[in-house]
Amino acid sequence: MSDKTEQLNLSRRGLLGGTAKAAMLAGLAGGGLAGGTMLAPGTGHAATKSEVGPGELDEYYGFFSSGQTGEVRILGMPSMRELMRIPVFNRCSATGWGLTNESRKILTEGLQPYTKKFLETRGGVYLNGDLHHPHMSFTDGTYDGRYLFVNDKANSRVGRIRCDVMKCDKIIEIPNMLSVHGLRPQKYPRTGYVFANGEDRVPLVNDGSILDDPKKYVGMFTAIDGDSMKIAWQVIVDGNLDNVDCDYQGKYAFSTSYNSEGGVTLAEMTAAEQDWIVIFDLARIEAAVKKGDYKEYNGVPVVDGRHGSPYTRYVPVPQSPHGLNTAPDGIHVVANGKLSPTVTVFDLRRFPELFDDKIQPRDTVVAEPELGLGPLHTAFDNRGNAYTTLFIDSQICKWDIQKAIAKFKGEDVDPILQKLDVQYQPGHNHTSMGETKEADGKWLLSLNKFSKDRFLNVGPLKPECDQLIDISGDEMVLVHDGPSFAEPHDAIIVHHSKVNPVQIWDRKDPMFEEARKQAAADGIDLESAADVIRDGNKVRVYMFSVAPAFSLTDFKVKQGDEVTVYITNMDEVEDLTHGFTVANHGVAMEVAPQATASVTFTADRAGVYWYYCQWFCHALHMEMKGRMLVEPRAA
Ligand code: CUK
Ligand code: CUA
Repeated sequence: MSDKTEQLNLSRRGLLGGTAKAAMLAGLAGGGLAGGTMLAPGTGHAATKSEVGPGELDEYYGFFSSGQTGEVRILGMPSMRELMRIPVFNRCSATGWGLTNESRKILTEGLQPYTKKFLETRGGVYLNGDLHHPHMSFTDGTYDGRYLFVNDKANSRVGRIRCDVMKCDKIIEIPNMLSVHGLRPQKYPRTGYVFANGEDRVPLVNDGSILDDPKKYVGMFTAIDGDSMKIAWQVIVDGNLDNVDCDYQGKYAFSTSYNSEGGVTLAEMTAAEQDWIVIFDLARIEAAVKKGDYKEYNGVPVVDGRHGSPYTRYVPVPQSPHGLNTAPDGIHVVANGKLSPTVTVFDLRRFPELFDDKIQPRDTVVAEPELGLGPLHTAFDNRGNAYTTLFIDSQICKWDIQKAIAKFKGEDVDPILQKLDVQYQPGHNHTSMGETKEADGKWLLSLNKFSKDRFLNVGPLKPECDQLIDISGDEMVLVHDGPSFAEPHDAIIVHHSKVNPVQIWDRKDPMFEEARKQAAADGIDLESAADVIRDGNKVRVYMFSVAPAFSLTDFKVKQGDEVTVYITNMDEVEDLTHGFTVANHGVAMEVAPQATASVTFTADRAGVYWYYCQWFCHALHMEMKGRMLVEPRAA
């Protein structure tokens, strides 16, 4: 599909030379901090706008990923105050995520059978994750406050967070691919699909029968049904998929793709002068699945979308593009060059003609401005401007989309409006409501990978530096530095009116469905329970809590028993969370108002073990405790 003329045109349009490319690669490896860009940030301007006084509420929720920490963080914005952490792909000591039966069910039920087997001798759950991309569900092109969807690059999983309670309720493992990277929900008419990119090419089927024959590896694109969290279909592609976005019309999804070479080493993967974006025609793929033009692998219909397929189109772009961002105008899509100093702007109104082979792939490109070194991600305001992070230059470049289009047509205009130094090496950036049709052009966040000298030194491992920039005026102005622990790759800034969490749990919440079932089977009322049920060597302990007491001041089990403790928090007061910790048993969990939580452990040490409430709940919180008596095994 890519003809020679196109390739020539491409390489004439300012690709990085060999030296700059080497610098980029060094920079990506973390070595090359750009010199000479440590200008003092803007001061004394509208900074008051970012100040939110004591007791005042923020205008926006910021949902931040945490990369290799594996959780999602909620910040109030513009104050940048951290409000909450939502454990997802990690183990959380405070809440018991990864330990409670409720969380373990979520962490295991969506894993592939081969992974469940693999984890059998490893505690049953993954203890790590690499959460890059949090995105909210959409209705009609804007956030609807139902869910956040997140990816785990480390263990090929996708998770869903319920925004009513701000807890993860589903995690699935995507088969037939490795390393879920790019992730985006469908914007229109609603989510709908959640699109997930398989980053690393692997054999299909990856069972060891193919090892060192990279020509037989494939890349994979996945569409998940966001309502059922089941995989709808997958598409085999050429190259490695990186980031993904979709349109505001519900017709196309598109991914940046690097390693068109099909290499397995750094040198091989970056050899070619150009890579692609891959465009997926959703209706054609759905029709293919319907008429049976697919092969089934691990229960999933897999359509072949490699070069020449009717389901995809490959548009050449300068090498190794990274971020892919649809503008709120619903027309333009920006692919960020990474190893090229350019970004490529597509007009998605031309995609139908491309799929009908009436135009060439590169005819969908309407601009390709050269912005600076290492463009990674682009965000938008509501005034036709785009903001691109320049990783190597440690800058945000503000540019005008229409001017870039005019320049591409040959007009003598400069699309670049301003470059702002950020500290340092930005990856993602994000504007307030900027990935929706309701972009409001107020705030821009730059998520910088290096903080170096910006904060007190805390040793060799430094925090990241998340910077808040006021974009409401003609000039971008830096107003806040926010240190953060590893590593917020991406974030979204959601107007508070879109999100309406509950204050206390509903006693009928599906989160503790299993506990309700087990209690019913045992003839127990969870809300007034103070019971110990013996079932062979399994013991179920039921208690409720009302500050400052558990309904059981002690319970007795036998050494070697498998003990499950169910705690129901009967307090109805907002913010009155209790906890349950058993001394020297590695057991601790959160029990928020009106929730039930349970934990299972083996009581294999004889003796007296105090359990206590670890959430400060009352003046007599310290006294909220009881004893587990473990009778020694008969000798
Ligand atoms: S990626 Cu990290 S800076 Cu995973 Cu969205 Cu671009
Ligand atoms: Cu209940 Cu502390």
